[in-house]
Amino acid sequence: MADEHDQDQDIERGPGVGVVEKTAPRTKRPSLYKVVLLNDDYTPQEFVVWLLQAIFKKDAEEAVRIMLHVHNNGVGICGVYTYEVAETKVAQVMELSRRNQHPLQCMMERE
Ligand code: TYC
Repeated sequence: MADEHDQDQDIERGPGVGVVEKTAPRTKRPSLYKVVLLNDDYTPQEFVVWLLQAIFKKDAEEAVRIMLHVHNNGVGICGVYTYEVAETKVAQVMELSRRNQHPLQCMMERE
């Protein structure tokens, strides 16, 4: 925004002379983190599907797809979030697994 001083300067310089004002952006995009689920031989498939719906807000079809991907590949992505959200989701998975006595493991990885 030109203030009165800038306008005075423009008048003194005449037409065709402008002042380029560019401020550096002050915000940085936050780093993102993948929340990944690890396969194991003991956690029931239905529990993993339920957890993907409850914590990661997946619909039933997507939850089954992710669970089977982890089951077949050993690891899979549940979602990508900012640090605090990813941290909370990992803690929720670990706590629910522990309370249900399943060995399910979940971790976060910087994107
Ligand atoms: N492999 C488990 C079973 O066959 C199912 C499972 C899927 C476990 C995904 C963990 O992250 C997991 N019961």
